[in-house]
Amino acid sequence: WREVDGFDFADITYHRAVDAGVVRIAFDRPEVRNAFRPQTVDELLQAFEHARLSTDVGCVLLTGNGPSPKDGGWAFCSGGDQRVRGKYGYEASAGSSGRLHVLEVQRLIRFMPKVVVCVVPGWAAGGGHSLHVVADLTIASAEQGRFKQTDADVGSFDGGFGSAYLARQVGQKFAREIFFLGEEYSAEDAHRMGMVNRVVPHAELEATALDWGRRIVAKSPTAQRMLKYSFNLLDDGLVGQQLFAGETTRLAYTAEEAAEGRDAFLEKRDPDFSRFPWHV
Ligand code: 1HA
Repeated sequence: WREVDGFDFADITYHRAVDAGVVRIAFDRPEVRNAFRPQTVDELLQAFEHARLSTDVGCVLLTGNGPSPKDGGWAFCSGGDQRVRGKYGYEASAGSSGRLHVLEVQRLIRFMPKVVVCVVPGWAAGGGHSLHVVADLTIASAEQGRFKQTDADVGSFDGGFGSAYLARQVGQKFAREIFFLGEEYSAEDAHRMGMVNRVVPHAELEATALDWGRRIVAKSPTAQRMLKYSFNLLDDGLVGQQLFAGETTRLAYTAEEAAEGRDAFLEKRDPDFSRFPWHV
């Protein structure tokens, strides 16, 4: 890995694999189980946007650094930092506008035409659990990976991807159990329920994640992003259709037929589409 230039992050780290189009974005607040404050979310948005716009990047690994210097505990993310939760959301400074903009991070993960893999080395709790849910794939540490939806304990609720999309993954009964009871689940439990793709020994977690990233970006970029938008389309309604359709527009733009329309306009003549068949 090498650090991506041009950023001065305090709450996250952002690296790029030296020999593949894979980046690693990691929460870096291990002393609070990688809870996010507004600044953390601002930094995540910047890193994700940079990854989204990098045409030589096809896969984002989202993880949490550790262990905690205080007690050696590992975490992916424990959700919103409750110490800075104000009346209307999470506050950058006391009394400033309350933010819930981790939802914007969720949307970037969901809508970016690249594969996002959540790599869980420890706790995924609350809003951190929801980030793992919205990621395309999840790999978890066998020994340290732990999952818990604490939202209802602290009077919060992710009524979007964190719950409804979770139900698509694990089914309605398990999703309701995860939220209504708020129990702790091991990586194996989470795998059995269908919200974790692979459970690997802690020592192999990072290597496995990078290996998956390499394999993902070795495949056709067009095929991979058409697949992601195909998986999303029905659940995402018109926005899902818009994103899928945008990629079909891009494909159409590469064809001579679309070039004829553009050229005719620029040359101030009627377009001649007669040489293009009505394929059946
Ligand atoms: O639901 C939403 C949203 C919904 C819609 C729109 C936007 C949303 C935005 C955010 C959220 C949320 O994330 S709500 C849920 C907030 N998160 C939580 O309720 C999880 C709180 N943490 C825990 O339950 C536990 O810490 C843990 C199960 C993750 C780990 O337990 P463990 O291993 O026993 O560690 P623990 O001793 O509890 O924590 C270690 C240190 O980290 C403690 O600090 P210390 O006593 O050493 O000073 C602890 O206070 C701190 N810490 C952990 N999680 C958080 C935290 N500090 C602040 N905020 C946290 N989330």
